[in-house]
Amino acid sequence: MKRTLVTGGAGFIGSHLVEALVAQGRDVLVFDNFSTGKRENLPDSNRVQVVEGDISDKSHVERLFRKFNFDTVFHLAAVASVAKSVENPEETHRTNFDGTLYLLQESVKHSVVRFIFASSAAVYGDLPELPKKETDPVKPLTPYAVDKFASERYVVNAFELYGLKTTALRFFNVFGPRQDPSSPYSGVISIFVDRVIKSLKGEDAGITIFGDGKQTRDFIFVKDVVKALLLVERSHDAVGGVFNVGTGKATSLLDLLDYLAKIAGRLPPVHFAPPRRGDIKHSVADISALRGLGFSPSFTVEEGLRVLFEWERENG
Ligand code: NAD
Ligand code: UD2
Repeated sequence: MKRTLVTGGAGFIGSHLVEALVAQGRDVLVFDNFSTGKRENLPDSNRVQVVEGDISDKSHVERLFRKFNFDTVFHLAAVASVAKSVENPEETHRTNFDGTLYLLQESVKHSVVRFIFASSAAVYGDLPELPKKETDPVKPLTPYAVDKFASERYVVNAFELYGLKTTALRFFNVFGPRQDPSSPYSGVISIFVDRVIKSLKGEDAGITIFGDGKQTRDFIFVKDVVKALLLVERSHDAVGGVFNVGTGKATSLLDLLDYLAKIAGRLPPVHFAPPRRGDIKHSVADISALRGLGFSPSFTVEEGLRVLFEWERENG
């Protein structure tokens, strides 16, 4: 029996992908060390099997591929926090780089059909050209970004070198249910929505904006990231390529607050603080390459925020 492997499947983005795969009637194997992922993120389905393990444990990865037969590998497991990668480059390198290499090697050896890798817009660094195109120069500034870029090269080159049908996707700022708001370096939307809900519940919560709030990002709703992952899996034209995954639209933090005020009825107190060191003023994706494969986002930022807000109110 063929299964679809989702590394990091218990995490924020991975768990949404697993849900979508199960809805397609596929049998999914989640390989996750539960460092940030949670079992309760996963759907309760007999189509989902979970193996707890670490992608940087080479012999465990080898055993996994010997035991199971995979059609597609969606490789999402990573230390996804840039701050953690700066604090602990060696440990994150083992997951974010070595782990990718082991998975690639085993996928070649066992003739996996498709291999799709979650890279990041962080590879572009602070270069000023906008919107970001896949052909632009890169400037990875942190251990996280360096490992993502190096992994990306190994991933796409594995097609030329070994015939493994690979694709790397550079996710921009993903948001949605199950994103953890608990660290100051969590995604800004997860933090803002958490504070809005807390204040509606009468808790003492405020929003901090670092800078003037006019900085922009390309925020993409997690369901649209899943849509891109599944589209790319089916696309011959995506093989051996690198694609941005965003909406192509820039949204400022002040826009986010306007949307949230409309959705929630009111906002908690908003404080302005100096910009964070190294913060990028603007980031937006050129998604013409992904559009060329047939992609268009289904959710505007405001629509995604509405879904997230309702979800958090019920489950948060
Ligand atoms: P997440 O932390 O929720 O998910 C990562 C998952 O990987 C977790 O379930 C974690 O337990 C697992 N994991 C970590 N180290 C592991 C290891 N050594 N072995 C096995 N499992 C391990 O983060 P996310 O936001 O869902 O990110 C998913 C992927 O998307 C990551 O590769 C991340 O770098 C990438 N990405 C995310 C964003 C974003 O905005 N969230 C942006 C760009 C790229
Ligand atoms: C993303 C990554 C970051 C790094 C960076 C590289 C996430 C969560 N962060 O940062 O790790 O890869 O890209 O470019 O994926 N902000 C506030 N108040 C808050 C929190 C954030 O004003 O409480 C600001 C923050 O200073 C920034 C903007 O919101 O200007 C977006 O912050 P972010 O951390 O969500 O995303 P980003 O793109 O800065």
